[in-house]
Amino acid sequence: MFLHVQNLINEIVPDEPDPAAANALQEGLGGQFGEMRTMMQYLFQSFNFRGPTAKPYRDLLHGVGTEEISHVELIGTTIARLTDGSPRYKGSATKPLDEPGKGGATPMADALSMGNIHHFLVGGQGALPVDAVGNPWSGSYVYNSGNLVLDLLNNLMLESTGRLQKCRIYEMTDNKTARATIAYLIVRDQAHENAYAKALETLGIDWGRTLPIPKTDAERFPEVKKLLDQGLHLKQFTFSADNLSEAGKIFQGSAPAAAGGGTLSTEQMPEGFPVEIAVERPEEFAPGLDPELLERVQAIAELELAEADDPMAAAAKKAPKTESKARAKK
Ligand code: MN3
Repeated sequence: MFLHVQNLINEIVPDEPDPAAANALQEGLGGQFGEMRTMMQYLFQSFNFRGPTAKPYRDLLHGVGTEEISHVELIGTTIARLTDGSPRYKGSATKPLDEPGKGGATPMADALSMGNIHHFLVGGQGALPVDAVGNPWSGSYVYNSGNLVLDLLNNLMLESTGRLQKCRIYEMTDNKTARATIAYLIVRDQAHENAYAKALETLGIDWGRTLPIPKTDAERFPEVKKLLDQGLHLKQFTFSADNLSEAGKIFQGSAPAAAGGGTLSTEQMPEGFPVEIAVERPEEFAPGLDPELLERVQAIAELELAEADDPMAAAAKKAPKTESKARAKK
């Protein structure tokens, strides 16, 4: 079972909205090599795992799969911030500017120029479980053969391809919000490549002699370099609240050959970063809690409190008036 902490696994760095960057990030969320796939693939591999003697491998898959839930949360929240085209929109009918942040007269005009109008129509200024073209995420992306070596090889390919695509997204935008999230996910992909490569090494694969781990190292991106200097690619989180995870039996010792060296270690979980709930967006009717609706919410809450105090009296108050009138006539 899972616990939740009300922090994000990485911080959302503030910048102007950028719906085009958000659209590219959708590939990293709901694409064939996105975070939803890594989450589902590793969790299903761990749920279906067979062989008690191989528990450390199950625990490694489970820990990484649990981390991927937090990646889905991080990239989804980032997309929601980036699609928000009118952060200081005041509802002015006279100002002609419709650029993000300029308080234009047509608050969601951005949607018409961003290539994916459908996204704004169905999801408003938020993330959706779809890829950059708008194709819904599919369970058919998930690979779980039941064979540990094949699953690990596929996982390594998945992490490497995911990292390659994120490096391309990084090169598409200089938006600070987008780049901070992409850089973090690139480095964690590298950590997960280390995890699966290391697991394959324990099964007898000699990286130096067989094949290189795909080289998409992104040290030249300053946000990535900073995290690599902190050793974030050499850490694996167990997310094991009861500390029963044995993932550390695999994720230890020297990092696999092609990944730049270093020593691997495990930690329970990162501390995370506080996250604020986004502001209301009346122009897209989100959340749509107008004063009348809030009044009704308050009235229902008061009724329920009264019911807890005095159930009989509250039931009498709640009874439909027509019924009580009918009874009175009798
Ligand atoms: Mn990930």
